[in-house]
This record gives sequence, structure tokens and C-alpha cells, in this order.
Amino acid sequence: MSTNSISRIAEKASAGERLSFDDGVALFETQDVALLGHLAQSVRRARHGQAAYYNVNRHLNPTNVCYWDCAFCSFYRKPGAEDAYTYTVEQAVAEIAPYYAAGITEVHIVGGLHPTLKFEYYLDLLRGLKSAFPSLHLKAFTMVELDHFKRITRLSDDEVIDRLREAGLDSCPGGGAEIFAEHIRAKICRHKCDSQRWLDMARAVHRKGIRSNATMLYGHIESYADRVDHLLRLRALQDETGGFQCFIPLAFYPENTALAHLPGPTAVDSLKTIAVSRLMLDNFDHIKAYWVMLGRQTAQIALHFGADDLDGTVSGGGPLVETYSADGRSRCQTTRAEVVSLIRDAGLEPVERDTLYRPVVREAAVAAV
Ligand code: V47
Repeated sequence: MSTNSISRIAEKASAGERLSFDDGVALFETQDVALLGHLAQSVRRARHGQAAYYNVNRHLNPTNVCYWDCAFCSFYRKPGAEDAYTYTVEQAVAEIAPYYAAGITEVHIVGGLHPTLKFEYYLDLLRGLKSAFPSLHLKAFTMVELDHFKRITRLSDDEVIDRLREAGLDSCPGGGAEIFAEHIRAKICRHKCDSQRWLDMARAVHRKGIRSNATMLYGHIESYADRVDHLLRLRALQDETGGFQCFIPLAFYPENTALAHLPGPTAVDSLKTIAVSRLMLDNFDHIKAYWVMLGRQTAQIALHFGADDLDGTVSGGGPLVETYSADGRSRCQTTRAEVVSLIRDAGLEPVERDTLYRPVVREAAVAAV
């Protein structure tokens, strides 16, 4: 890749011109990582200035039982496995209670595709959480789970979404997208709903006025072209619906997966992926550097490579809130104070947001924790 063509891409990006598939691949291929970061950072700065967003949330994985066996996943357990679990609604409510008291604004709910749980279980879960914690935003269920609900109920997509919304669903997380390229999907998650289905379900969710996120799992067996293809499919749907809130590149973490022989992405690859995402996804407001997968230090640098959001999984007070790391075994947790200082130490201005990116104003006593 010559500096010349990177300069031409830079001109296009600064003129607000849309970048093409070839531009995206060229950006990934460049060795000039600093220039790439600079380009992405100009876009990020124009949109968000010095602000770096975070939220105070808690992940809830109601079950780790899953009937599929995605090669990249270490979280799932087969039914009957020694460490398989499924919460009752009461257990889920009890798990969230202390975090709600500590001031979380969102619960992020995602779980395995359980072979026997009925749709009613998921509706009861939403109802139970909503009635116990009325002000909590329920960001629940990926497009893959919605597709599973449709298959177990034989309802239409719209009916599934309506029922979930009536029960308390507020928005949807971005998981399950993995990588859209069919030849890769066939190798890493062949049973999972296909790319078109993921996109169609996201379209149906957006048409109901429900916002969702989008992810991309990178750093396994996909190529740069596959990544750019993924970004362009998301960009096309976002043109149509405007319903995506943020894009989250997820760095593949190989440990304890069927792909454990792979090295996973380097920090440089992660920074490039953040930057190219920022440049290609000109119709996405937010790019999230998910610190749980990236690690705190790479996430900090990512805030200078186009990312404007660190996500949450922090507690409202004290070292309370935690989430599973990618291997599904160790628990990652941080405090609001730590996230705030990560952002400040990166030279940026922390802004606590709610799920819909509205600023959260807290009383001084709570904000000080
Ligand atoms: O869909 C699974 C990925 C996703 C591994 O919407 C892995 O705000 C890396 O989607 N290494 C779930 N990644 C997490 C997710 C997410 C996270 C944070 C915020 C939001 C949001 C969404 O995690 C899965 C899959 O793509 N994943 N295994 C792994 N070994």
C-alpha cells in the first residue's frame, strides 16, 4: 500500500466521502498505523470532541447451556454438564439487586440457546427484573436469541419482538454477529443463524423503534476482506434503519476454545480494527473499545484510535459489578472510579451515559464513590 493511496483515502475521509471496500482493505493493510490512528481520531474528535463515554452496567447470563458448539466460544456448556447452570427468575433478580442498589443503569442480558426453556421463561425474566427494578434499562438478547425464540414459538419476528417489549425489553445488545462472511461462519459457527438472518432480525427490531448494537468478532481465521465485508453489510443496514447505536469490535480470545491453537489478535491489530471501523462506519455514532476483551491499556489507546466509548461493567459504588471474561470462567470487574481515571489518564473527559447515550447526572455523594 503506497503512502499515496493512503493519502487519497485520507482526503476522501476528511471530505466526508464514503470509503469503499478497497479503501477499507487498503487501510487494514497499511503499515502506517500512526497515520491510520490519526485519520480515525479526526473523525472521532469531530463527532465527540474530548468526551469518552462509559456506562454503569451489569452483565447477566441467565444460562450457559447451549445446544450449539461455536468454535470460538468457551462459555457454553452442554445440557447436563457438571458446571452447566440456569438461573430461576428469582435467582436472577437476587443477583441484580445489590448492583441496582449501587446505582447501575443497565443490565445486559445474554445467554446460551437452551434446548428446553420456553419463551415464557425469558418473558418472566424480563417482567421479574422490570418489576423489581423499574428504572433499570434492560438491554437483552442478541439477534441469534431472537431467532431462537421465533423458532421455538413459531411466532413471527414482529410478534416475538412485541412480546419481549411488552415484558420489559428496552434495547438489544450486538452479539452473535461474529463475522458475516459465509465461508468463515461455516467454519466457526455453522449452526448459528446465518448472516442474512442476523441482519433481517436487526432490521425488524429497528423497525419497531428498538435500538440495538452490532459487533464483529475478529482475530481468528477471517481475512481483512472479511472484516471490511462485515462493516459494509452493517453500514448498508444502518443507512436503511439508523437503528444501531454503536459498533463493538470484539477481539478473539482463544483460551479454552476449539480455536485455542490460534494466537488471537495483537494490540496493533485491535487498534487498526478500531480505526478502520471508525472510518468505514460513517453512519454509526459510537465505536466501543470493550475493555474486557481488549485489556485496560489497549482500550485506553483505542480511545485515541477512533473509539469514544469504553462500555461499562463497572459498579455504582465499590468493586461490585463484574462480568465474565471471554473464557467464561474468570470474572472481570472494575469500579466507576477506575474507568473514570482510565479515561482521564488517557487525556479525555469521562462522560457517564445511559444505554441510549444520554448523560447520567448523579448526586455528588454517589458520583464520588
Ligand atoms: O456474540 C464469544 C463474542 C459476544 C469469544 O452490545 C468472544 O453493548 C472474544 O456481544 N473471544 C458476546 N469474543 C459479547 C457481546 C457484547 C459485549 C459487550 C458489549 C456489547 C453491547 C456486546 O462475545 C459473542 C461473541 O461474538 N465472543 N466468545 C471469545 N472467545
